[in-house]
Amino acid sequence: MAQTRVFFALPVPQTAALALDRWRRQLPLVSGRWVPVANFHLTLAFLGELADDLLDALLDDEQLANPRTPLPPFTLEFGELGYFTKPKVLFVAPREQPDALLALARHCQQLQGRYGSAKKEHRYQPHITLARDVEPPVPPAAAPLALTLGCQHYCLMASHNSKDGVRYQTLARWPLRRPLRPQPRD
Ligand code: 3AM
Repeated sequence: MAQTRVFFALPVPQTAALALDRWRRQLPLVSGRWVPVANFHLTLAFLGELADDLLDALLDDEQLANPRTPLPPFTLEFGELGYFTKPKVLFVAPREQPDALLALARHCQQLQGRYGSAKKEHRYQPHITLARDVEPPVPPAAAPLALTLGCQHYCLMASHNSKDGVRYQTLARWPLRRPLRPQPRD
């Protein structure tokens, strides 16, 4: 049976992606390779390879249509440059992690626990990867980054490997909604 490599992510709209690309180009990187602008995203949970029947079951899961906890929209302010030493990944991270982001990540990680084949990472570090295979030392940024990302929905993405590199495809997306406030009735 066919398998698809999938993960939950927040998309990065094109305007924000282009601004992020302009900003990263001033980093004096001497090694590594830039992630294509079209591939910018913020991973919420990585599930790994899913067989078609499991992928269908995930997409039909009641938790995606009606989450148990409210998943409201939120805003992320990016500015921190970071580096993962083992995978040699250069990234930007939000300055703060709003409760709504952490609730959304937990929701996706619960689905990862139910359907995913990948092991759960120890500590969740929200980030947008800028470059891979970057050898230390990591260059400091000359100009501060000021990037605001309004997060209104999240996606299930498929990751496809091709001779031209990795390509991501949006399989499904769900809105983040503010819970309805009870209204007094006249
Ligand atoms: O670019 P980032 O880091 O946000 O690192 C991979 C990428 O996220 C992550 O899933 C996203 C799409 O590939 N990823 C890939 N393999 C992984 C694994 N085995 C993984 N995350 C955790 N475990």
